[in-house]
Amino acid sequence: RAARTTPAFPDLEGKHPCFSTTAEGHAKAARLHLPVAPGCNIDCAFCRRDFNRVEQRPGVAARLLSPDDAVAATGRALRIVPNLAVVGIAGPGDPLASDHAIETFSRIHALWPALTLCVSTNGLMLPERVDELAAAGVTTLTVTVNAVDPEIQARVTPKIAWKRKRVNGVEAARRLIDNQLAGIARAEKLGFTIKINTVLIPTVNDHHIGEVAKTVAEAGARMINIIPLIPEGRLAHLGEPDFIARHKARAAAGKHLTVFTHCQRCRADAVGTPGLTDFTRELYGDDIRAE
Ligand code: CLF
Ligand code: SF4
Repeated sequence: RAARTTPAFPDLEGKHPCFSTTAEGHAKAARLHLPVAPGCNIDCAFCRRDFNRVEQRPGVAARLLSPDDAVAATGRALRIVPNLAVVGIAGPGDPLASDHAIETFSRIHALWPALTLCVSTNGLMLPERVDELAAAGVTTLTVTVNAVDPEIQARVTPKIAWKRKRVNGVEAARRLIDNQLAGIARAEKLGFTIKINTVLIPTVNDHHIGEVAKTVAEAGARMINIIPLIPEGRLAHLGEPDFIARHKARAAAGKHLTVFTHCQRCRADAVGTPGLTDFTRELYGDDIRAE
């Protein structure tokens, strides 16, 4: 993977592992993921959330933390992880589907204002909640956008929960895409630095990546991370995209946005410098067990 030699985001280079674009920048800062988000408001076909200690992928944590536990864990992490710079909430469910993430961010921001706060969301609730995220001190935002064509999106996320009702198919897809794009545009106005995660799904959206990148760039995103599908759930039969498919997708996206290439597909409770150090055991000790 060719690392860039110039930073795309000079303010974040070496200070945020997922918004750094040089090899040195990726290796400098650590992040702490706090698994405080219990549930999700959409139903992606590839998603399989689980509580265990072994699987290295998004959607997995050893256990859920309450906001109280999360604040305590941050205090301990600051003593254990020397280069801790970013506190992120990325699951195991969606951080904006409940109040736990925003409450956790506000409390951490009040106690340790120098930490960069980062959130990763499916974007359904972004228009409604992005102002609260800004008020809680969050500055870096990732929105997972897997398609901008409702017909394609309906195959990725066949149903959503919206205003206490279940919405299906193309109607659900339209709502999700509209909210994602409106939320990104609002976040850009509020000054967030915005990255898009796009799961590369063979035969479903692999021909559509350029269109996704173009559309989210117009909405205000600055970077895109193409994440090869981890074949799970109802898309387990598709297999992982191969090297050529990944390369083609990155090239298509790269026409519109800076492409992030160092993603480690982190667990929802990962602690350390992505791909380099792992402090999960030190931080949680025997407390880290599935309950
Ligand atoms: Fe976490 Fe995500 Fe923030 Fe990074 S991870 S919430 S932006 S602090 Fe990073 Fe991990 Fe890839 Fe995510 S390497 S899965 S892109
Ligand atoms: Fe799973 Fe994330 Fe999709 Fe929710 S948004 S169903 S947690 S992959």
